[in-house]
Amino acid sequence: MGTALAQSIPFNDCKEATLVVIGDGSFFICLRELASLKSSQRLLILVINNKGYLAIRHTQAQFLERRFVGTFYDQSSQLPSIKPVVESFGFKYLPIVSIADLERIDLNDIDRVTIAEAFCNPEQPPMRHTPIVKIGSGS
Ligand SMILES: Cc1ncc(C[n+]2csc(CCOP(=O)(O)OP(=O)(O)O)c2C)c(N)n1
Repeated sequence: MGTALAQSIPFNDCKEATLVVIGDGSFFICLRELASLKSSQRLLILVINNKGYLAIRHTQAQFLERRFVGTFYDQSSQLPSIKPVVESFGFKYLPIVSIADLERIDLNDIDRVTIAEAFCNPEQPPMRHTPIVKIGSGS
């Protein structure tokens, strides 16, 4: 979780732009790695903002009867805003609020570290759903 930022370091002088995709919870857990990317050039980091930890919310919904602990996006577990953090590191910030915004990005135009924040549905259902079979239910 969060290793995508550290794994981007070797791509600091690639001729072609590198696309890195990371969740917002993961982004904040490894935030200090942004300092290691200062000398990187053609890097587009796409942060999926679904108000954090969606995979864990799904687990808690499916297996823990929706008892959300440390993952629900109320005041207590809210993540900080990404834009000021990105700008404080001197990187370019791009908000993505629609598919059209995403399609407008041309990797050929990425000439320095750019962090795009894609605002996504915090209730997005999992793409694949494994049916829950209760042990001893007889079915
Ligand atoms: C170091 C580490 N800690 C905990 C986990 C367990 N884990 C798997 S996914 C996840 C949540 C990731 O949240 P986020 O980056 O916001 O991505 P999302 O689930 O919203 O797509 C966690 C805590 C992990 N994979 N690695």
